[in-house]
Amino acid sequence: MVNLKIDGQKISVPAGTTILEAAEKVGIKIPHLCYLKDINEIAACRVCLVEKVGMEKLVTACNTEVEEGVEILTNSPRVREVRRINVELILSDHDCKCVQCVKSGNCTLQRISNDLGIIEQPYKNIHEVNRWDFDLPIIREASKCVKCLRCVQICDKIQGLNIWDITGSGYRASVGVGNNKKITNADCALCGQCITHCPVGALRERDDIGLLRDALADPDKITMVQIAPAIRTAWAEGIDISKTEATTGKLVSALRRIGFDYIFDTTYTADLTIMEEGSEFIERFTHKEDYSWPMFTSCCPGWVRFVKTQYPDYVKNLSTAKSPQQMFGAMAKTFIAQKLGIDADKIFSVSIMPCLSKKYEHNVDQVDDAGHGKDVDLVLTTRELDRLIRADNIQPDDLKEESFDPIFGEGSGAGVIFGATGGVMEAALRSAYFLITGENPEPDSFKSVRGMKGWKEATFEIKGLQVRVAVASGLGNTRRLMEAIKKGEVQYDFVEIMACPGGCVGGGGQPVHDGCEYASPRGEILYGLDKFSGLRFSHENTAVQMTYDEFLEKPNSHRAHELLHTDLEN
Ligand code: HC0
Ligand code: SF4
Repeated sequence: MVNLKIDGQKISVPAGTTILEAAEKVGIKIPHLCYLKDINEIAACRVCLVEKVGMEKLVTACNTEVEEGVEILTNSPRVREVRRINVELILSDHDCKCVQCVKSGNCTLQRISNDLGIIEQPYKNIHEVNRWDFDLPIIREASKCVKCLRCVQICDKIQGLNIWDITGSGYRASVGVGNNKKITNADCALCGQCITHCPVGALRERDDIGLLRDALADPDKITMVQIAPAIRTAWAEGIDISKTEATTGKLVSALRRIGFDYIFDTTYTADLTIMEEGSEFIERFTHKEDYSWPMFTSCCPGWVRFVKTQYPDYVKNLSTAKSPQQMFGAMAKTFIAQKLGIDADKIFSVSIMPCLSKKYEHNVDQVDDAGHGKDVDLVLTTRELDRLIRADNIQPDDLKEESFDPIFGEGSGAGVIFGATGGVMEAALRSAYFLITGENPEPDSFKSVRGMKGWKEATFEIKGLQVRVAVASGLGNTRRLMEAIKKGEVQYDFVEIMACPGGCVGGGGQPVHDGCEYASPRGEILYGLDKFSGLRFSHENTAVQMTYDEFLEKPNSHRAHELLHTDLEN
């Protein structure tokens, strides 16, 4: 152990601990901007400078290890002065129009600057000009970039895609798309992890709230919204309501106040996906010689984009089942319209997702099969939902417990856990077991695929059949898994991939808590909802059963194929 003093407090920590971590152990928070534990420890921002008593030069706390007997001052007059100058210099290179910035109120630079009491700008403000004119859901505001390199490191170390890089040199050095590429041809998966790790407003989602406002104001449109499984666990993080108060019922109430005509749950089509994908798996599994192995899930568009550019030979291994978002869109403008007795041409179908790449997915041509324009007209992220709730002055205390609109708001616990890594696999196995044996398994039989480990594997026996499964989340983990499959080092039958670490709960459209990962606690909430749900199996969802009885006939029927499957090879 190493003994030292921080701001007068004696402390003993293991060798190798950084000053920043040691200080946190005794409740001292050293401000920092660029630091991300184990990912970005390059001390680029120099905000975490501290004084080592007796040393002339200040040291950066994020990447300097503790030493025996030293005394550290984290807030001495010298430290305060230099830290302040460093932040003022960062601000001189930053477009400080906070009132027009989507990150205002949740911006690390703004908070540090306010905490230091910076109200003047002593250095001339010259920032980069924005030149971003791509029609993609990701937007980069160069004028706000603080060159912390978090986006570069997240994309490189966690997502293994290396989209961002340092561009230019000297005083022109900046961050941009690497290899002289444009974002449109850089193989970006649109997972949005760079956005959720940007400490300022330099990376953000395209804001589509205006399109929703137009639809809500149009008397000829019937607005129908679906909410993704992972929304219910995170929607309250961006508004003033406690976690325990933030129920799904109150979210439904907020959506009614916003003005949606019909409020449904993507979990209904998550259950439908299980019926389609589970049946497809059984068909492939029992005719192995006709297919390429393993079968991969296809509901994460970040993963689909990744496999198309990085492992094109495996595109044929993707399940042909559409994602629950797109299945909902297809059902909204066919069966749901029919059941509600409304004109499908008038439906404006909106989905609220924890995801950036869903904003891309709904625009892919081959997903529009209902024959009434786009199956899903608009996708908003959780962050946009929170902005909408705030903009509409909806007071969380006024929200009451309300129910989804009848029939298509029904979802099973199996559908709810789709939002966490391993959830799609677990839900699929629960129903595959039933489809193979005619009996329900104990609902938690497949829980060994839960948890935040980036690459999990398990083998289950169903009626004498060995089913080898793997689950990966995060594209860096996915690349490792794909390489092992390619080299023949591992053999699986069914593989679930989610582009974002932890699955959709950690999605690129979720609320941001700078430097903290929330995927794990959000996932726990989904597992709790499943545990206490009266309905644990997708095949027992009565809305799904009615959909087959009255409309689709049976899983993988001709009509189901027309509406709920797609050819991802194109
Ligand atoms: Fe997901 Fe989904 S689980 S991808 O993360 O399959 O976005 O929550 O909505 O579509 O259901 C996201 C979350 C979904 C879809 C579902 C799947
Ligand atoms: Fe979107 Fe979920 Fe995939 Fe992330 S893991 S890209 S949130 S679908």
